[in-house]
Amino acid sequence: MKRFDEILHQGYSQSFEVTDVLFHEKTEHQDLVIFETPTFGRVMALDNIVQVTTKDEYVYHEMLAHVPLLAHGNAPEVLIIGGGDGGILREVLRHRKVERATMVEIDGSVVDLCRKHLPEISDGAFDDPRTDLIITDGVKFVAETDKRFDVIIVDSTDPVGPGEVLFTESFYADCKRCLTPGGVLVTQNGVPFFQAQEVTNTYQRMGKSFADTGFYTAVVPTYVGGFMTLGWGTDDETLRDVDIEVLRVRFEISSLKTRYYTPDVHRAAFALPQFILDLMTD
Ligand code: AG3
Repeated sequence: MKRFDEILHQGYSQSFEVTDVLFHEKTEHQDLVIFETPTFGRVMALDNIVQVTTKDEYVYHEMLAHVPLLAHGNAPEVLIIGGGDGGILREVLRHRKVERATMVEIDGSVVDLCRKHLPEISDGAFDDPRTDLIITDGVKFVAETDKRFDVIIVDSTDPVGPGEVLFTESFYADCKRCLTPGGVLVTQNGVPFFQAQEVTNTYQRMGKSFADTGFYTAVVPTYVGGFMTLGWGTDDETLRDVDIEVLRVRFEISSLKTRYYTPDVHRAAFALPQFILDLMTD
């Protein structure tokens, strides 16, 4: 029987039974494979690391999109860095108040192949007139653009290979420069049980640019190891603590249909276990 073994953490890995390989090729930037599994549906991996599965993608995409958007409350301009599969774009566009979603992805073939083999992830989002898809290096984009955004969502790979530059002090500083006053930056920050150093690094590097730097959590079954940390950077220190009633009203008005996100989960996600707090050192 064919299997896919993820290569990410030292000495420990998850292994999928593979019933069909739909696509496997090296793109200009990374090795991309899309395969079918009995347990997690379709899976897409980049450089042997699982990025998305049709079964559990909603956790990550809802939490990385709805938490900053509903905390902010009025974000017509949203920037997505990475996110080639279109899952974040889909969730961002579910907010009617979003007037434009600018998505900057370095690897155009990830977009093309996911639209072809995983159409339910983007669910038509790339055809939305509010979508502005730019295939270029996100680092370069935030360093050069004159545009300003209310929320920036970094849906990156791990800090190995092409994704590494999206975890630097200068990248966070450029994101800050592209935010409107009181804007929010959120980032994919790995699974702290296995990737502890990432929490410390991000806390220190993002902390140079924002008055409030921290993390919130989500549990994604195929990002193994328990909690995933999602990075949070903003100069508005009230945004991590938006009143539950305010979140409930915003959520209700948005008429979002979610499977993981609720206003209570939103607030609870900012409560961090001690082992994560211990990693947040200056
Ligand atoms: N990008 C984040 C993948 C993180 C995997 N890392 C890990 N398991 N530690 C996902 C792309 C989804 N749009």
